[in-house]
Amino acid sequence: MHKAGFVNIIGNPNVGKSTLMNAFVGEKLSIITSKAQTTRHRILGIVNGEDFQMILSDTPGIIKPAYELQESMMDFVKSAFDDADVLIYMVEIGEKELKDEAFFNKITHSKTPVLLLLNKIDKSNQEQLEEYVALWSEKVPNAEIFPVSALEGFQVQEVFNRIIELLPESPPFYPKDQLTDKPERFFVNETIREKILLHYKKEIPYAVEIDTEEFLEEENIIRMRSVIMVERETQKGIIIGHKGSALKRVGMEARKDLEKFFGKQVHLELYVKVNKNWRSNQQQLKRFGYNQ
Ligand SMILES: Nc1nc2c(ncn2[C@@H]2O[C@H](COP(=O)(O)OP(=O)(O)OP(=O)(O)O)[C@@H](O)[C@H]2O)c(=O)[nH]1
Ligand SMILES: [Mg+2]
Repeated sequence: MHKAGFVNIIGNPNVGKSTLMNAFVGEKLSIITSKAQTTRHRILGIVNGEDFQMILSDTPGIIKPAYELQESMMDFVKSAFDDADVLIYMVEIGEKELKDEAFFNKITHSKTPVLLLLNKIDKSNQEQLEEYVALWSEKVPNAEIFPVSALEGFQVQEVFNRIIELLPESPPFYPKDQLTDKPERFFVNETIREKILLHYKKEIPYAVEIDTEEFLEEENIIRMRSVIMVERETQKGIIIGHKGSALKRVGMEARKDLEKFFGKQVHLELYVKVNKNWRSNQQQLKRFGYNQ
């Protein structure tokens, strides 16, 4: 017998959804930072076994959209409800509600099994843990609750085993050697964006999009050229920094990670371009893969 299905991870921003998916897949498919709205896409991570295929989806954290980009991000979350065989609703210790009522109702009325993962329990004590397990079992009575630490791998295997039990009988949906649905350039973009989330403050990371224009794999090296797009001229100056120092740091750190990811030497050329109000421009968003 072969089992296969879609396991879609949803929840508030910054609760650890991407950390969990990476832990399951064993690869850094999704970028992780301490800032909210790190993930902007729906990213598949496929775990293949002899007799199963678990297709995980990492999704953006649920927010009230304020501009078109965020609306597209929420469309990715909506789509994750539609094809789920198992829903993973992740909350973190200390969190008491999902602010979006419509999404919350979808979870509590879900016809597919819901696993509620109470994450970051490495930061809590027994008393707190019991309090939150009680709170969430009341709020989402249709869910099975698992206290976990995605970061430290605590209870991750137990959740994995439970998902396997819940997967429907089905042939695989993807080739068994496939790890994700995203092309190589996507991971280049994301790695660069992670460095920008890490090193720039306030609005800057949210005004940035990356477009990798060139990805040329040669025998011993991969040559990449990527554009960092910002919305305004002032942001361009901030990204570049004094004598280009800030941009240089982004490039160096991204290159190191990309060499690890692709297992090959990388040459990365970066430049910065103003693309006025791209976050609110449907056509631009489509170009960057935010349409569905
Ligand atoms: N202490 C602790 N921190 C965690 C745990 N899991 C994730 N984190 C941290 O929480 C932060 C957010 O993690 P992400 O995996 O990016 O969270 P996310 O839900 O994907 O966030 P968005 O993509 O912004 O919605 C990072 O700093 C992680 O290191 C955990 O189990 N324990
Ligand atoms: Mg994420």
